[in-house]
Amino acid sequence: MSGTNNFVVVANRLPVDLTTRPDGTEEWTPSPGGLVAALWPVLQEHQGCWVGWPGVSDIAPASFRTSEGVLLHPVKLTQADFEGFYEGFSNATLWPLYHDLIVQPTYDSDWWEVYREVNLKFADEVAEVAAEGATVWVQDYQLQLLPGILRQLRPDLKIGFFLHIPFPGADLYRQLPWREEIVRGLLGADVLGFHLPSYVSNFLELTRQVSGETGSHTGQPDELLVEGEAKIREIGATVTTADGRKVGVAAFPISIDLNAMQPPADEDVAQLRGVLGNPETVLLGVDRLDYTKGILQRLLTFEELLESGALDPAKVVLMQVATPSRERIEQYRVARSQVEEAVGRINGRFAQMGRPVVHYLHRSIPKNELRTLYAAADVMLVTAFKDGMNLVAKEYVALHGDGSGSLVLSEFAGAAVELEQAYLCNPHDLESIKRAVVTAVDALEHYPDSARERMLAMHDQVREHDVHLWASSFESSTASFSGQETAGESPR
Ligand code: GDG
Repeated sequence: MSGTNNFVVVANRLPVDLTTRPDGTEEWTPSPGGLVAALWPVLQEHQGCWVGWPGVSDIAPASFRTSEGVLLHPVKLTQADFEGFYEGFSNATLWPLYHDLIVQPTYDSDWWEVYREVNLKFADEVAEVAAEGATVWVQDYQLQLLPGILRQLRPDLKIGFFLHIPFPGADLYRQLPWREEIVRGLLGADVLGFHLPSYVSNFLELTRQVSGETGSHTGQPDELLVEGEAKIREIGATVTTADGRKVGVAAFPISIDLNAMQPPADEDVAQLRGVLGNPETVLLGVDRLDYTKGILQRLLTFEELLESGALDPAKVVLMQVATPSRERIEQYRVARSQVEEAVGRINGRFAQMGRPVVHYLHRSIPKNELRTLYAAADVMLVTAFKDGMNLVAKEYVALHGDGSGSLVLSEFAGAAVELEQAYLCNPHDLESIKRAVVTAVDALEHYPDSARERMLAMHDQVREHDVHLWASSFESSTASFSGQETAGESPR
């Protein structure tokens, strides 16, 4: 069973939306997002294929080619698949576990079974579309069993896997009843990519520990050999599997497409600041409404700074865009109601008639409006408790190539490793967030040269390490590493 596509990306979600035409008929249209921006140029270059779920249960449109020549190949999932695989195992088990237990993960063996079955479904679709010897890039935590299943179904494929979220420490990970199956699934790849060297180290340590386990429930003796150290964009570490196959592991910090971040017109920025009442200082938060992002902590910090007089409600405004996310999951509902209660309370306490201190949007806004918000903001607040990378921080920096603005950044966001000139904070410590916010605001007023230097240094970093570097280094690593000895080997 093989298809004709030499380059295949597989992700949980296909980059399409179901839209309704004026005459009431429906059509699938491509929907660009961060992942799409990263992968699209490579797909286009190879005239490749994207395999994924179209976002609506129980139906799947026929495969179709976009005007850029990329083939979109839908995977059909039932409502039960969606609930067990996506809402359950992916987002109520793996997501909290991989984000260091900010909320308690649920370990449910029925969800695990559905996760396995859905990974098998994805594997069947990939096996159908991928040409002999094709390169397949598997994306993210929803599809961690896919490399192993594909290796068995199609040993001819070159498989790269990239994880977009953190990989937690081995001691935490070992809570997962199916830890060993996931490690084996991942090791079906030729190359495993993570954002940061520390995530690579965590994975290698877990692999060592799993290989030390005997009497495992899969009944397979482990003979994994882990060698080398985590490196950036270069295979530094290898894991040798029981059958002698080598898997390369490295860090590939993801980034943004700087060319797509053209600054808005000055009058749009001025108009937005006018709508906000022309405050002296505009603070901004942009996040999916997710408990990992620390939105509530940010609001509580703002409230305490207003209360203490460190910030003057007549001179400052906070804009918070909170994009709806995973709304049927209980912890997301709780996070939303806590955020909205805080917004209401803070405005109740500090707003003037017709002039809120917190402007809160619970919806997704168009990309061009988002760029205007970034450009208009004096201080960007990224206060995630844990974040694989955080592209919002990089997008903000991209729009401040003139050295204006300042960034308050959680030290637990992957981006802090690269954007070290940000005003770093510990989001678990309100005093630390407060200090960073006050320092950032103060720097703009009293130390503009220092603030400018910091922003320009971060802008250089983002310019020199954009998403094209991420894609090309991952691509060349997959190509060179999978060339070694995988083709034609017997499956495990
Ligand atoms: C995961 C990892 C990692 C947000 N609101 C709107 C909007 N956005 C866009 C932003 C940005 C993207 O969504 C969010 O990306 P982040 O990286 O900040 O966060 P996650 O969604 O959690 O992404 C993360 C990433 O994968 C990539 O590997 O960095 O750590 O958790 O691009 O601009 N876009 C529009 N309207 C909105 O209202 N148009």
